[in-house]
Amino acid sequence: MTSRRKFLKNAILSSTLMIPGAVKSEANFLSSRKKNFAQKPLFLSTWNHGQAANEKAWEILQNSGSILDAVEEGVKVTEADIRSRSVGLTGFPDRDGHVTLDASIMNSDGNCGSVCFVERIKHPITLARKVMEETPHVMLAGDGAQQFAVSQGMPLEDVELPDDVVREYEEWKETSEYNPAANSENHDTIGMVGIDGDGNLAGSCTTSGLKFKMHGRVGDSPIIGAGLYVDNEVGAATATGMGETIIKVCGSFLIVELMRQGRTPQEACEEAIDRLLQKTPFETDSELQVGFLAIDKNGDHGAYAVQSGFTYAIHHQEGNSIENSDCRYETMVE
Ligand code: SD4
Repeated sequence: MTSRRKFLKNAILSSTLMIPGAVKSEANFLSSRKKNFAQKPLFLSTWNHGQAANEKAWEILQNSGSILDAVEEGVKVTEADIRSRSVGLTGFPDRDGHVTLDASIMNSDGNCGSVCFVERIKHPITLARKVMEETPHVMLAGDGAQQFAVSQGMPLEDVELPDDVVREYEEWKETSEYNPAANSENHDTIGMVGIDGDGNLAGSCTTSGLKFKMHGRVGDSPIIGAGLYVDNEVGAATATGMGETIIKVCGSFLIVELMRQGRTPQEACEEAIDRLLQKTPFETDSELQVGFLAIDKNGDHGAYAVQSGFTYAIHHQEGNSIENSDCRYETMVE
């Protein structure tokens, strides 16, 4: 499959990041500028499954829920969706057959909570919120997170891998080739950032992580500043894709700091992708994918990805739609 793909690289990438044979494409750069328009309230969520999550978040806000309630309830829709293979308990397992979940949440007051490497919990985002609100801590992991969940009245679920997941896992075990992949065919992590009518921001991020990852592997999604960051004076950002590369640049924190320095959300997302590509160079035919979403304090937004294929959902007064993110490398299927 990789041999059928080639990439057209976006025109604004500096020459230090050029790959041999890449062709410049200016159109992508121009289109990334024209979509910016300030809106409040506004929700942005990663991938197509973000549309249902945004719908719920919008409904919560309209019914006098807080922006924090909205981003929690929104991504719970994805966590509960039994079709999801990358969020919640129907996600792909790690290479030992365990479904281990990561989640984080951040509020407009700067508070945050997260859980990682947690098993048998249907709504890790709610557990992350409980860590934020009911403990003096920010992050709980593994068994400790699970024990805390039980102490908070959350049931331990029996995990039954869906048939297609079992089939794929059994096939994978025949070679057990360790190549944990961001699972874009199955829509990936959900990250959501939102702003209410008064300009208060919050965000949430929840995932089962990379399929067939090492047992114990934790990605960017529960790491505050990597998979999610919110600063109510500036803006909010979230991430999806290969978590290791996002952690290396503190991707979401980087985007918020760039907005603080005056970049638009779109410029900040693009600069963060460039920074990421400096640390993790992109090879022709690479499977590397990362997507960033950002909102600033005014309700302006941005989205950018390493390569084509990253979609996101946007909900404002005029509706709830799915958009194709602009990207640094256009994938051309020959
Ligand atoms: C992780 N960022 O665990 C998550 C997974 C993901 O596209 O978003 N995959 O690294």
